Amino acid sequence: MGAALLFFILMRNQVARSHQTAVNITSVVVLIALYHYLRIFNSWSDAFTFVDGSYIQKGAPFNEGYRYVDWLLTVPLLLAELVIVLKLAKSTTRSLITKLSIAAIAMILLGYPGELSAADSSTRTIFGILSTLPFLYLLFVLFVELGKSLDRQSDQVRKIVNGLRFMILIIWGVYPLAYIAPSVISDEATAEVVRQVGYSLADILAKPLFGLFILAIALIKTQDEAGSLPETASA
Ligand code: RET
Repeated sequence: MGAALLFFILMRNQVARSHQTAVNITSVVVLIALYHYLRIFNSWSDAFTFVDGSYIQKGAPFNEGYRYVDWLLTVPLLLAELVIVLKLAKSTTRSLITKLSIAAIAMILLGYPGELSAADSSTRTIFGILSTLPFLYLLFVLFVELGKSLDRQSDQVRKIVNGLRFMILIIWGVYPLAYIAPSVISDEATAEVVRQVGYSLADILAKPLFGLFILAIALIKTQDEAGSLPETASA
């Protein structure tokens, strides 16, 4: 996350001023993640220790809250950077960001009580299902409503946005799978490791990799606009 932050800061000036907002939001996302991963790392070290060949709990609980606070901030920002880089009509931008943010916040808030409850509890299942409803709505807005606004984009940009939407579908799909790990894997320690590795890998793909694609869109738009400037000037 730190390396991604440095990279996005260094790349910022390669992008036209009008597209820098999207790249700046990407930097903020990885900065928020860098902070939370340091906290997650420390919380993990406080919770577990290596004794006689295996890890045991030290007594302090591992705090999953850092991850959820991170998502609460970064998921709406990730969705906003996707909409902002497209430079749609103001009203469309506002309406898409509002709908996507509300869905993202509802999804994360509803997931948290489930995340905190026991692996085999019905609370975990119920909140998992409740959280999936706004997730499905979010995908509907991305695939159907955002799709309608793509006709004014260049072929190249439309291709990347299409790819990005499928990337969201697949990578974001890892989160609910990691969430159900404790319910389907009986060994508690293995389940916990699978869940944390799943969330962390998905985060690396959903934040820095996603940001690279947003940067690519901003660079293409910068080039396209630079190419069309002399024509406009001579017209
Ligand atoms: C939860 C609870 C179980 C049901 C669903 C979930 C979805 C989580 C998602 C999280 C995405 C996070 C991202 C973070 C990047 O910064 C909350 C695990 C559907 C989709 C993209």
